[in-house]
Amino acid sequence: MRFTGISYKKTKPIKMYGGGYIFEESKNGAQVQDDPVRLEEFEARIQGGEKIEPMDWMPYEYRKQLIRMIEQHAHSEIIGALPEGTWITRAPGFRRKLALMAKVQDEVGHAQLLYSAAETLGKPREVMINDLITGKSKYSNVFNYPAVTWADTAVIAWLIDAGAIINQVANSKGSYGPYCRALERICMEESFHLKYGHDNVVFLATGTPKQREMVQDALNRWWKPIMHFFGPSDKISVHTETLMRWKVKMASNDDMRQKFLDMYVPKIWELGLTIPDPLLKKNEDTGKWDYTEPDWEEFKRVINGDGPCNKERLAVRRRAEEKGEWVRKALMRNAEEYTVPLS
Ligand code: FAQ
Repeated sequence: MRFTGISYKKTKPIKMYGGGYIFEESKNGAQVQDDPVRLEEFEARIQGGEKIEPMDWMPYEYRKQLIRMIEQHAHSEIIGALPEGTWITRAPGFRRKLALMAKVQDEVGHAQLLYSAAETLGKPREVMINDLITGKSKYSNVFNYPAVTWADTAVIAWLIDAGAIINQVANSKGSYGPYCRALERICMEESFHLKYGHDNVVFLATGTPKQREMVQDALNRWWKPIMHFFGPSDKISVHTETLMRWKVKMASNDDMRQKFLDMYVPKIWELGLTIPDPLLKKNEDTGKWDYTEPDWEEFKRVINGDGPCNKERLAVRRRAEEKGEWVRKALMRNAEEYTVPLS
């Protein structure tokens, strides 16, 4: 058995393909000390641009950070399906309904890829799902806001997907093999979502006055969550330094936010839409965007369970877990035969 220093209580150690065993933090709070020689070798591999694979030795903290980040990402995809998902039945027209349905299915598929990537580090999927529905794990702030009109779905598909792509294309060049490969696949699909979202925004922005008003209102509602999406400013980010040293994160939160502004503010202005931030402008001296500092207190409240839709989102997931339980049980009893004809 390979000891990783982490494990789960209530979960029998399961032999994962990564061979990792994950345990709750030790109760006495003892820090796990990595072998300094192995740590040095590991860091040299990272610096040399090698990929770390599940069976490789890795520091306790690297494994823990990856599980945290990939798991949160997986939860974000599965919860992220909900704001747009509620619009499938109300999408304007059959073609848009089909396209939206396909996008939402893709997002759920991304969650599957990411849960699998996190499982390679030793945390069982059932435990991750349980941590989500009991409110122990976080997921992206943006999905705790409501999609009030059809235009909100257009803004989500364009700008949230754009933000996700900026983050994930960069991180797909990172150090942990299974996560990077999942991200590459995800980004290909997200690029298509972005085009779908852009098409919807352009349609509304060049439509009737009512349609323009709808999309402007949606942008006004989503701007604040979008600015929060890239994470707290570098000054107060907790994990960036460690994650960048180990090439899990390939750019800081502020750099990702700047890249998003660089790429999308001109496109938004081009459509004649306005951005609800009077301070937003490119600073010619620094070459960076100036903007109103996002409200990080609100951000903290939202990611810790007190946003407009947190309770609703988790209730939906809990219900899905309950309703799907018989299917999961049936799948585990593959040797059983039907004794009652199906039809
Ligand atoms: N939301 O120290 P940092 C998508 C937490 S996928 C919630 O800066 P880090 C696709 C953070 O976890 C969207 N929590 O953290 C889609 C930490 O809390 P902890 C998800 C956030 O990890 C589109 C604390 O704040 N993408 O949208 C957020 O270095 C449309 C301190 O923060 C990913 O997950 C946030 N926005 O950087 C689906 C990508 N930001 O754990 C459907 C992978 C920070 O200590 C429809 N993740 N926190 O309790 C990452 O790149 C990083 O984890 C960051 C945060 C950049 C999100």
